[in-house]
Amino acid sequence: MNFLRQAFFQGSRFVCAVAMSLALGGRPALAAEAAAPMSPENKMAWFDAARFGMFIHWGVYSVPAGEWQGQTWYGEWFQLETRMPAAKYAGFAAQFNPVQFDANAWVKVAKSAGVKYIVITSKHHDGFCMFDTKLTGYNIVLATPWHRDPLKELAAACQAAGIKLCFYYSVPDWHSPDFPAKYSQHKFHGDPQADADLEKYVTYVKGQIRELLTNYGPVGILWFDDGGSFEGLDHAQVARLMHAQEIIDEIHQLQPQCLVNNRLGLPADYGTPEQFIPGGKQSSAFEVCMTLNDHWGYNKNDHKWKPAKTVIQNLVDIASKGGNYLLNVGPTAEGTLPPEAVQIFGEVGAWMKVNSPAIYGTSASPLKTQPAWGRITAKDGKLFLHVFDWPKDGRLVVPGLKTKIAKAHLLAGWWHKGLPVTHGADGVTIMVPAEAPDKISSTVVLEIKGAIEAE
Ligand code: FHN
Repeated sequence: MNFLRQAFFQGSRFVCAVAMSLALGGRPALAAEAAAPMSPENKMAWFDAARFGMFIHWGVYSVPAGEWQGQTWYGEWFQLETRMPAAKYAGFAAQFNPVQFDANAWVKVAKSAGVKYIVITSKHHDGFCMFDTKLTGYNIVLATPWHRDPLKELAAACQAAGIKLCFYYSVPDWHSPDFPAKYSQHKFHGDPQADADLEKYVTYVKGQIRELLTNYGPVGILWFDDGGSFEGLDHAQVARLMHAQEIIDEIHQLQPQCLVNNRLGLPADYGTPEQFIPGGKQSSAFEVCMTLNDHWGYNKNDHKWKPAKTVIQNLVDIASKGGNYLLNVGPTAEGTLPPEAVQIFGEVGAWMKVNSPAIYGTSASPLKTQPAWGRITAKDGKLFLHVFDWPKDGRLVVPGLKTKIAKAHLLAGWWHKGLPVTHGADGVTIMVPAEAPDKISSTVVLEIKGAIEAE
């Protein structure tokens, strides 16, 4: 029963995520623009350069931590999956007291991992607002014993650390009296109202977007999420019902630099493949969002953590296709990041300390196919060869590359001792040391003279 229920719920989410992410792209991907004064034209420059973000799913659902009446597989869909009425679910809000929350500690973990932006849930599908909104009392300041605004504290910590703060905002709302249950996932609502009025709900959404873009300083992204709601309607219909363009216009009017993802029903700035990495380079900007274990929200029984090797090679793979990696962590109800997540982000940070020049600001590989031994990114007249499988014979072949190489060297190490390079019909061959500099992914730099030529 458990497995079937989980598959049913997860399945619908996954299908909707794939459909949404594949159906709508963003704007055509541009090579990372050189540093230039911010303007609406190059507002994507920071995003294209960042390549690595941290997703944070934090809310009332962290209190049950995935467990309820003997079942242990719940996550942030806890209220829907238990079919819990609003009055009962609000009981968890009354227990939500994250006294160990320390915004600076969270941001330190993100920054040390090489993360350039954080996307945190301001309001997930349960409708509980993780910020000091004046439009409903169903928020962390008024409805919990904690009485603090974590987004305000996170905004200060991000500003101090030079990390962009971004907000996730759920389109469906299982609490708002004006969000009609008929548009909700599985037609669920915690307290369905016969006179629910979607137009009034849109006004509520616009008001909260205004609060988020007025009270928390510069916001990098408004990360909307449909979560499989409005079942049976296409994106254009959802966009019309939600007055999506009006909401996007309001965002641009308040903060012209704020990006919008593609989950409000319109393509907007970029696409959002979820839990999978596209097979090849994309023609428009994209960001792969992924859990670190199997849950977005905190689940105390979920120990299926992705090892740092998987995270690093995913990051490289996504960058080699011109995209960003938004990797999730689900904090506990006490306000801490799970120690396993901190450990993994720390190991990724150690790799980024050496190899981030081959990730930040890079664009997709100019080659038609990815090499068998790893991936390739490009930036500033250089190719970065990310070698997962180090050649045992010391010969690293880049098939299909026709360009004259001015110099080849390892990225690791303070010296850039040249490596011997030969150019042949099968491509470019670099003679590399016997030992790989890194057991997960070693970077070899090819300095190119002139344009990159490839099959
Ligand atoms: O339903 C949500 C889910 O809870 C989670 O927030 C993910 C993250 O991208 N988005 C939806 C599923 O696609």
